Amino acid sequence: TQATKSPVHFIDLAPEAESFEQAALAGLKAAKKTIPAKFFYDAHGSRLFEEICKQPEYYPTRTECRLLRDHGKDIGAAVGPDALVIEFGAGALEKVRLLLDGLDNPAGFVAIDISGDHLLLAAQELASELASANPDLDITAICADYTRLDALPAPLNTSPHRKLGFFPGSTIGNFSRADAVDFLKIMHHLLGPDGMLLIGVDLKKDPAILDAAYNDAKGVTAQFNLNVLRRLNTECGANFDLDAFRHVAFYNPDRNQVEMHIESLCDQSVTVAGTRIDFKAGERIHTEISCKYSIGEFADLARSAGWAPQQVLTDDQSLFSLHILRT
Ligand code: AVI
Repeated sequence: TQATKSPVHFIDLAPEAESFEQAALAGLKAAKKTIPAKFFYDAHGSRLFEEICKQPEYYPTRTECRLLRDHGKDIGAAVGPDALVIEFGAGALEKVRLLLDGLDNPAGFVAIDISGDHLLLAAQELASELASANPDLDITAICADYTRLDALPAPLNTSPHRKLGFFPGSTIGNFSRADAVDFLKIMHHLLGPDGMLLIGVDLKKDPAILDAAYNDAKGVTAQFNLNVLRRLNTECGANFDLDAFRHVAFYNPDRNQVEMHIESLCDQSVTVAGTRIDFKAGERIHTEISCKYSIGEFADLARSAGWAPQQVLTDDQSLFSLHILRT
């Protein structure tokens, strides 16, 4: 007999997608040009990001996966039995498989993501993979903007189980420090009085390692960065010549962050949604920050959002950290 797929509950909170055109135009008209990093992730950009994660120079993904594998039982012991796992922003859901493996009888898994179609597919795939090992695990997919959620939808809001938030990948590094504190507060509120959070945080390190990680030899990160111009061309009637711009990424030691920019190779004018945007040779569009923290700095940041740090897991080269926090 064929194993039947465990059903995935789908809750669509119909998040209002921010207009790419409006946000990009506002950023491109500013004195210091910017485009928000969240617009990297259309279907093509998400595939490029998955490709980045496989590059030999990009250490965060494989280091974090190794930590989840090697310390699964430690995490399970810290969390205790019957936790309801809630992942904020769910990509391929590969990391949560490793987390669920180490937990003692997880009560369920909830994935929250703004891209509903992608989320549902990933959740269904997870459900069919877990069908034999963990057939009773309840899986819920919530289509929502997790940075703006003020309450979990029913019936999760009344669940008696301890809630374990999961925010891997050092995505928190892509928030400014002020926005990181705000989002840590939102998670603190959503996960409730007995809640816990397992969060991946990339560590400060030799800038040469960081520079390599964001300038991979195969040029995948460059394609990922420039993809936002391709999106403007196809979605907003822009006419960027992708060969007239280049990818720039470096560690800024004054701000403890990797920065990504797109640099114009010449004086040029581009039209975006009917508006002319002028570039000087060497002028840059700032597209991303990726903040790097010491273990102590991140623990302090978490404390300032109301969290109590419990435990930190790190690899033997101190490349990456997983913090276990309590509400
Ligand atoms: C998703 N985020 C944690 C990645 C990072 O490392 O900041 C995005 C990325 N940008 C360039 N490479 C990867």
